[in-house]
Amino acid sequence: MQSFFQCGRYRFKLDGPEAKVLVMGILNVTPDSFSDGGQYQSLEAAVSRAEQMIADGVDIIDIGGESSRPGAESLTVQEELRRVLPAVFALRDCGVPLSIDTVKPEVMYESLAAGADMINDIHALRTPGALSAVKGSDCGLCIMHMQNNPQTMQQRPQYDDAVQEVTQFLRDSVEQLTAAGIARARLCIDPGFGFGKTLEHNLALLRHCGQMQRELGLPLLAGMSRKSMIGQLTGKAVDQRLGGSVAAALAAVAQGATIVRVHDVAATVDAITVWQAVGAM
Ligand code: 7PM
Repeated sequence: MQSFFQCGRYRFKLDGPEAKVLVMGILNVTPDSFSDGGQYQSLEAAVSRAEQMIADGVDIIDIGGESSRPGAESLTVQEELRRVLPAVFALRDCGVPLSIDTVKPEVMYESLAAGADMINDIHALRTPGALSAVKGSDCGLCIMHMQNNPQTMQQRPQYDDAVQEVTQFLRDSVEQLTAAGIARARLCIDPGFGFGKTLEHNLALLRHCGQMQRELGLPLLAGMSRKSMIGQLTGKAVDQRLGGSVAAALAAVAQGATIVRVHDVAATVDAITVWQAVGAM
């Protein structure tokens, strides 16, 4: 395992007494369809949401301007920048690193110039121009597996062996990125729960995410918060998935996952705190 994860201005220890599980809080900066207060009001809402997450113990804030929802329409670069950049400027000195959830090289480059510390790219930097957009910085990078694309991925997910194939994809991606001159310490890996996976695939990946992390020697990020796998297991609607989501995050932590990406920071931080006090690692 790497000894630290480099995340722009921040560096997280991955071993020794200072090592801790990192909670990444999801901050959506999509316009609020219930308010007509325009851009300023949605920026204010995003900032107070971020302040709450910080009070709740968040370690990284993941800012997303575009929904990766299956079948969702994609935004123009200009519109995505218009949503993301004001939040980066407003939060850049909030004390925790800012991650940007984007697939667009222009959004990566502009966000980093504005003060972001990490790029979370569900396309694993495969978009032409993505690599050069992040190369000149020290930002953290999340490399996620996805089968097909957000429009088609849930139509017919198929693997001979999901754990093997996802691990191989991540291994190849890491190798390509390091060969292109990206420092290993900047990388974390993500099996991409729900991105071209059935419930069975997701559960197999969750069961083996500790093994994946050990095999690749890089911190693993697990994002299952409120996803349909939680709905499939509990029968609950998306706004009733807190308990299921906390349990999923804890299952990943029990496997050894380094980062969990969640909507509900306070509940997740508490669960991890109690879990670790018991010493049940
Ligand atoms: C609708 C469906 C809206 C799904 C949003 C989503 C991940 C991510 C997302 C993940 C990493 C969500 C997803 N999921 N980035 N971005 N890992 N690294 O539930 O699992 O947040 S978007």
